[in-house]
Amino acid sequence: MKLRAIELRRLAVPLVRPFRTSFGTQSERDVLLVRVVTDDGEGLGECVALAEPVYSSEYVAAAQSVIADHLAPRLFAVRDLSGRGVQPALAGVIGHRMAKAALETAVLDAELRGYGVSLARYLGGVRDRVECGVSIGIAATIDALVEEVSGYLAQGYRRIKLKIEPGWDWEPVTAVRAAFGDDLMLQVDANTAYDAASAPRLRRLDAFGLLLIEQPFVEEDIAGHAALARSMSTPICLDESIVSASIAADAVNRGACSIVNIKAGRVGGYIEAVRIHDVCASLGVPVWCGGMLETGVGRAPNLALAALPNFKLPGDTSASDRYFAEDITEPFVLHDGCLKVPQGPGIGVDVRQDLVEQLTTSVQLLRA
Ligand code: OSB
Ligand code: MG
Repeated sequence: MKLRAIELRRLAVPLVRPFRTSFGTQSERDVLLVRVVTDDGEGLGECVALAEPVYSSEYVAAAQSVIADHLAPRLFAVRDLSGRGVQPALAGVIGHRMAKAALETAVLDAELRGYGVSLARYLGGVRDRVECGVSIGIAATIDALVEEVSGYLAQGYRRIKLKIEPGWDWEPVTAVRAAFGDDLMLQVDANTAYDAASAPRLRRLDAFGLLLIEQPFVEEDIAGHAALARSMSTPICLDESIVSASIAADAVNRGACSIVNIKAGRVGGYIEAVRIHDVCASLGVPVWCGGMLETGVGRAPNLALAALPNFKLPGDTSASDRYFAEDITEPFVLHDGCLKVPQGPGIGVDVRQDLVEQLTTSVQLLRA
């Protein structure tokens, strides 16, 4: 394929409820949609960067800027572009994985639409529906949290993830266990809010039989996570720390985690995400699919990825209505705690152009 143009479109999409984590509160999604136009058709990807650099160093305005000034020119220069060719073509630019992933997804979408092949099939998916969990923000009160969990369980979600931080950890987990019992699949996510001094708070969570504790310490602290893992019975899962397959293998080999959260955006795209899946499988480490509050454009490829065999735990792949009053694609609906893996060519979904236009805050067109 020859790349002719790239459209960068920003949308402001309100969330149905504010989402509070240890790094801040999100009430609206500042979405960057990347559309590639090739001589062989078009493709679409969603950049998962947040509006501010609070989850990782990337943020949406920087992603747009690096695409326009540094990534797009490298892709325009490729004679025969394919999805697999994106990462090598962009390797000269350090980091900016979320920006690179959005481009790779859009190019893969265009390529696979041309073949009439779904992304799930292309990546090696083995199931047509995936089990879903839900990630629940820090609530105003314990009662409000219990009510929120109760609502999601009534909808059929198969596991609950609670966001925690020092001061909101033992109490919410105690309350959720008391209300819903020990059989509930329950895990927590600290988004790096702890350090060696606050680690004793985490060790108290061993009493609750949690599935895992996600990313307690800063992303660079592999040694700290390894020491914590040795001191606790609850499995440690890494999210922010895992930015490539080689880092994943290193973290596992050093004992820093025994479960991995995979987000294609965080690792530079779906091709690298599959490498992480594969290396974790070879090391006997289960993985699950994380989320970044994506619209349907980003949710569809996440479900394709989650269809791979070593995705052994329910993901943060929740239904459209957990995030948005109206999704920009056909809505993803929970059936028996699962979402269907899109089977159409490419990412398998199309946007509702009328709604996209309504939500658009800016459009930038880049030409070869
Ligand atoms: O750490 O997994 C995280 C959302 C934004 C940024 C980071 C994270 C999250 C979530 C929500 O936990 C996942 C989702 O439902 O999309
Ligand atoms: Mg996380």
